[in-house]
Amino acid sequence: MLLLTPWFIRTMQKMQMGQIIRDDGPERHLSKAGTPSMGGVLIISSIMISTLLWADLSNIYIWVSLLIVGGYCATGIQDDLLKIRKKNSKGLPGKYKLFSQTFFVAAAAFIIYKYGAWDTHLSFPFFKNLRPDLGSYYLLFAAFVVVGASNAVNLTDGLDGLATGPFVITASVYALFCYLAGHATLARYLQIPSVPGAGELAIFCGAMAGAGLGFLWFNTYPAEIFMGDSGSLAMGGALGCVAVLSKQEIILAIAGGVFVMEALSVMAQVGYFKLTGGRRIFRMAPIHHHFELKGWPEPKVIVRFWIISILLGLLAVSTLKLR
Ligand code: 57M
Repeated sequence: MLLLTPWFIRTMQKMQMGQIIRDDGPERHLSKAGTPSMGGVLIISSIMISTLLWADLSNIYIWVSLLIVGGYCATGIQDDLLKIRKKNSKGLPGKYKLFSQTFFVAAAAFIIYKYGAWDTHLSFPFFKNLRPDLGSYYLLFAAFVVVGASNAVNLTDGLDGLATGPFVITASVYALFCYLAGHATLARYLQIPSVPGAGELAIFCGAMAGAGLGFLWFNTYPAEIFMGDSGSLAMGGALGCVAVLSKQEIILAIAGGVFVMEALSVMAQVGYFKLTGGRRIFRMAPIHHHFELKGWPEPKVIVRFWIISILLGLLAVSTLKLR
């Protein structure tokens, strides 16, 4: 990542593949016009290559994760190219994106059902004996987790490094959870679901954290490159995917709490806006724009959100022993 990104930035600049900035957002974003985008292609390639090199390729969970990350990245690439080439186009229609995201979850679920262990139970932090069986509804729930995570990371990606930092932290938390889920003795000791084979996903999570860190070097304020939807959709989808596969779906709402907060701020703003005929809760949603418009400098919003993310990551890890 560290070696390839400068080359990628120069190439994107030469090809004039830069970001179009909407003129209805915070004013200081206008100076970001032309920043090379689609860094997600590098992040996802790096995750895929590291995983193919170091993971056990007879493990079904590895292939399912690669399917999700690759499929979501391809969807994001179409969106990015439409936006960049057609200039000011809104990209892929939302319905198409949602269809594509759901399609890849359904394909992944089919593969697990046929070749792996399809467990429809849910597990909760703090209440470790509570393991309700969702039956066939589990598929809907899994789709909600993966598609929701993908869209939440996409919404968060609106300030330099704002999504990348929490992504690295959440992926690191899941590296630990996947390793523990795959280790029968430790899983039993910690009273978390034991998922034979999930330990291999720790390599996939490590690749995510490493690729994210390498990208953050260039995406941190003032960003030299943005990840684009090719990054945000795939990185969110990858987090949702490891959460479902390691049977630690609820933990994602804690470890990835910054993404949840951003998505909830949009839902609350849009809901309130519609109910009241035009009134707002926040100056602008997603919530990072609210703080920008309050006058916080961009790095202050970003680093404070990172701090929240680190705290939430630690809280997620502490649930292993809290019961
Ligand atoms: C995409 N994309 C960034 C970059 C990045 C429903 C509504 C809330 C949807 C939401 C939306 O479209 N969100 C998803 C957010 C964009 O970044 C590009 O997109 C990729 C991620 N998908 O990788 O390629 C801009 O964000 C800035 N940026 C950085 N640094 C980075 O590292 O500064 C991105 C990465 C970039 C750059 O300026 O151009 C984005 O924000 O567009 N819509 C919104 O977020 C809009 N909110 C809104 O309409 N709110 C209303 C509603 C909810 C009632 C309200 O509150 O009144 C805002 N976004 C913008 N302008 N730009 C508002 C208007």
